[in-house]
Amino acid sequence: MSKYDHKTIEAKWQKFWEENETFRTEDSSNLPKYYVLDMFPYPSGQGLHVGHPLGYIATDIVARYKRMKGFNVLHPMGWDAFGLPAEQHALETGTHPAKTTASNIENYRRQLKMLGFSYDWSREINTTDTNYYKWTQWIFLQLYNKGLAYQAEVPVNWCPELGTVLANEEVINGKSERGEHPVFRVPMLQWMLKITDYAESLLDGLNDLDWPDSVKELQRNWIGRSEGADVIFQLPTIKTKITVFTTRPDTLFGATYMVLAPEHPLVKKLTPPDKLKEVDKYIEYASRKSDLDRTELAKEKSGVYLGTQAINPVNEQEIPIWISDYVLMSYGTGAIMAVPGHDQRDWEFANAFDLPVVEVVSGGNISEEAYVDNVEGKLINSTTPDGSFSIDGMRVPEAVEKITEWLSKSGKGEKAVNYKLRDWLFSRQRYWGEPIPILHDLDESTIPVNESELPVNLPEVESYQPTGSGESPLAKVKNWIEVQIEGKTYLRETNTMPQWAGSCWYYLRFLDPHNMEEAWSKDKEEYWMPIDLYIGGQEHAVLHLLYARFWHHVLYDLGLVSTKEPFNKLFNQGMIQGEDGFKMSKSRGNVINPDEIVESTGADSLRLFEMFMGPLEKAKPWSTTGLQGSHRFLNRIWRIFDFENGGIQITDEDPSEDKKLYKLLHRTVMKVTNDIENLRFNTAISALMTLGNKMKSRLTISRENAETFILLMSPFVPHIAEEIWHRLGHANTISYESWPTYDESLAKEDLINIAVQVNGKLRGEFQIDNDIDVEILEQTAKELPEILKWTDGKEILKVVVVPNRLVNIVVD
Ligand code: ANZ
Repeated sequence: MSKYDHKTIEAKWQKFWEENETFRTEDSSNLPKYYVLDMFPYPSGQGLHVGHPLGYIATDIVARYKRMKGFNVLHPMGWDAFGLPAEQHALETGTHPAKTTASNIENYRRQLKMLGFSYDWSREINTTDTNYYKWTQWIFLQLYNKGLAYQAEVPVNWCPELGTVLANEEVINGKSERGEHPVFRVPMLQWMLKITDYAESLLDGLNDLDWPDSVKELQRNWIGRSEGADVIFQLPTIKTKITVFTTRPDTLFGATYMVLAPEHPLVKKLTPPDKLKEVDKYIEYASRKSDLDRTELAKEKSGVYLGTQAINPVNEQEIPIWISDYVLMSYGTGAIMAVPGHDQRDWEFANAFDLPVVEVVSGGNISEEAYVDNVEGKLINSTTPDGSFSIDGMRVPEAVEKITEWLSKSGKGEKAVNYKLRDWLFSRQRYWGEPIPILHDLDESTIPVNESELPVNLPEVESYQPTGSGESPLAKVKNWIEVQIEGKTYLRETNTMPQWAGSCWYYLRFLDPHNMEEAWSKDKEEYWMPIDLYIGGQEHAVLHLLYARFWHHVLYDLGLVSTKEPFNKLFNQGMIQGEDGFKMSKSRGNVINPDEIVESTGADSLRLFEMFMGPLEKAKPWSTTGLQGSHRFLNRIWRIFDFENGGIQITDEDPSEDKKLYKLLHRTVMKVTNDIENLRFNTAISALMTLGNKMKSRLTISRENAETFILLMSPFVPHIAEEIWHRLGHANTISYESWPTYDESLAKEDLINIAVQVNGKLRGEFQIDNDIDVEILEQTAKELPEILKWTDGKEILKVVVVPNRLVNIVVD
């Protein structure tokens, strides 16, 4: 009997696919299209660990399945290669980031090819190629020309350690997401993208997307739409007004003081000279805190009374104006009306400084906290002194409506909507990024680089060290910075784009990667878009997926793309943890390298096992025993189909002659088809294992039954499937054979449930054909992922099978 020689088989078919360009995709076809995309990787120096390809295996199964279902499938891969690690490495070693990047990419490409993915490699892209970032710069210019890119002196998250400014999304608890270095708020001149103009559009668009609810919710919360009113407060002595944003205008009668953010532009004007020193000191104190620290509940409240009053527009009462860091300059108007009776933070502040509390919505006693959950109550104490306007007795929603009406009629306010979403801080003081294609003239006005002058290439530099003053290393390259146009001198913008830029549109470049005239052709875009399935990690729920949607909405408004949303269906794969159940990391020493797995058991075993481990979206620990189980199954399949060496005999008999097998086959086709459509790969594989184990008991098998089985296996384990297909007498690749069909009534006959116990405790179950062989019941039960969890590393003492009912596995 010949051995299952995975190495030879896998090398042979990978070579075949490459030489025959098996997965090269045409851009037009009579077939329906299917675009299935992975989140392309950042090629890090460590290479892939076994967790990385999880999503790629899933998309590859779908891509292969869809080809067999008669779709023209686009399944590309590329590299998101700008970013900090290559630059950090350059800082440490002096190696040019382009060099590091190139060798990392080579390693990644080798690893992906060794796993047998059916990418159209002729479309490979790299965001750091000038032919790619030329078009990233071009899109930036489209944004600029539409007024969506601007420069502003803004308080930014300055990270001295990294020598750069970070986006809000890159700061977690006052520390940089990368490296966990402290981050400070300081004002600097930066490039911003007006994503806030698209807040409503980005919210709306979510409704029709086939995305996990959790991801949609994260985006909704990030955009953070609040409805309420702007209310105008006049000052009794100075001719100035302060506008506040509130979501509860109904509580206006309960506003007993006001608070301005310490950075509010009116603060200096409203502060009497004798208070200036105290106020300045407080402003300095607040600048050292992050927004998050400032707004946290139950933090000790601090603030300064400005010594000035404002007039509550609804009852004409004079109320004191304070500054406090719990009010943020970056939200609403940077000022609030404080309603300590009904807002927790205001209540804490009022308590700390002995300010009056007025209840305006009925509902209990104030003790430890404000009446915050009282939207069920009715308004009280809410009538104007002259009695001309009252909301007393109304429920909150009605009161909100009535008072907003009153405010706008009397010119004292209006309905308002606010978003938590901030404009996107788009400049980085780094070397390894796309240069921003802008020129500054000496009187500090800016002009865009002419489109015909693109790309603006990254120049060579001597040192990758940021200047430390907030300038990028590019600021030191004098002969690159200075540009003469018609006798006039301009200076190039020296900041580069953030890491997210290249991934905002890469899926469009895949449609037309070699186009030198335009970013993509309209025809191709219309043919391929939108993306039918996008699989990637949950960590991109907000950042990448929101930024990319934003650019796409803009491109749509510019008429450059034909669909408003780029990613129709999104799916997040779970994480594969180390064997110890912790996240794989070098420092823990629990990283499993796919190179070793492929060497010892083969890519097909790895693919099969990763998909068999459990539901795709779940986190699950690696298991070497589990991998061995999948490998043993492929060995078994190999022996069955090893025709010349004692394997099964293929006959020309009518496939339905073998009635039991025929029925199980139809059932399996139905199950595997439905499971792939719903990305339930683990249960599809269980069904295939049941069928495979059943075939093992046969001496002969009809050609049709044998071929159907191999066709079903092929998306999961393409190398061994190609080899067996070939040995069944086919000259061509299996990749474009038709996916098997099934007879539904046959498939649904006589299914029963089998319970699986470990040491007498119910640990799982599966559905199977009634009166199936005991041996197969035993095998299927043992290989269930939820059972392996309990038997892993233990000795199986005995297995009790009650036909048609249960399997009990006894371990020590
Ligand atoms: C009065 C009031 C009474 C409020 C009440 C709430 C409850 P969301 O829902 O997050 O939009 N606010 C407004 N601008 C602020 C700023 N720059 N910094 C800190 N807080 C600010 O929150 C809106 C509410 O947060 C606003 O409504 C305001 O307090 C506060 F019973 O006004 B409210």
